[in-house]
Amino acid sequence: MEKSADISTKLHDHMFSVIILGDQSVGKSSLIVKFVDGTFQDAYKVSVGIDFKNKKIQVGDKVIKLQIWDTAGQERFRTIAQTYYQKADAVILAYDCTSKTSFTNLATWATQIKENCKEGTQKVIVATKCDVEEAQRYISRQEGEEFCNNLGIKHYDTSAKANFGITEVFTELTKMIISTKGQNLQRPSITPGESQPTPSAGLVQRGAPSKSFKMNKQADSEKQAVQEQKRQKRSCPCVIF
Ligand SMILES: Nc1nc2c(ncn2[C@@H]2O[C@H](COP(=O)(O)OP(=O)(O)O)[C@@H](O)[C@H]2O)c(=O)[nH]1
Ligand SMILES: [Mg+2]
Repeated sequence: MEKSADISTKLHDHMFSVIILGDQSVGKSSLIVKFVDGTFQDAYKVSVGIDFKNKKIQVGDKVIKLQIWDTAGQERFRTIAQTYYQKADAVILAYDCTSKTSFTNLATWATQIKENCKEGTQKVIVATKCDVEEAQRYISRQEGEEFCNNLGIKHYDTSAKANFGITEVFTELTKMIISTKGQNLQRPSITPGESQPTPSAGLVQRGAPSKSFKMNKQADSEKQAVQEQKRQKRSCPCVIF
């Protein structure tokens, strides 16, 4: 069914390393396993680290081998070896959309990335477990997108369980790596024909939402007050890449 299975025996044109970071239990291993093996387990053993997995994908006319590295449990103490960061061509920074702590801790992870990754390392932020009911989410899709839009970074809603968003993340990251490396890629023929990723592409526009409310004004302002309260409680982490 998966098209990518057809290219598994092809020689690759380029190989890139992708690392995944974020708090324990946000679903990092599940995301990798879903992308590479197409499977999902409800009760993933936290202690089981998968080290890394390879997967080939086709981007334009190029076959790209992605080597995707898992943190294998060290993220609990945030004692990730510097070598882990150094090998990354790209980073997936993941938070669980139902978890306040994992969202707040994006700031700490961003600092680690800034301090340890090579210059030019590509980054995206990924919300995991987005198969849950809207009411269970701590951060809505729109809030996640707005937050990332302000950082000039792409945001993806993903679910390893319901299988959405994951292929898009890896494909987009690969395009970003190709665009950035440009002529530095070993083969000079690689003119990135792929569309240049723009930080705001596909993201919600900033500014006040232009919803036309049909409710009466009182209900309207009550709703706004509740939303504002929720927003204030949620104060976004100060993330600097
Ligand atoms: N509902 C839901 N649960 C998930 C999803 N991805 C992972 N989980 C669960 O979250 C827990 C932690 O996942 P794991 O991949 O081990 O997280 P890691 O510690 O970040 O590697 C496991 O119980 C998973 O089954 C998802 O997309 N949806
Ligand atoms: Mg894990």
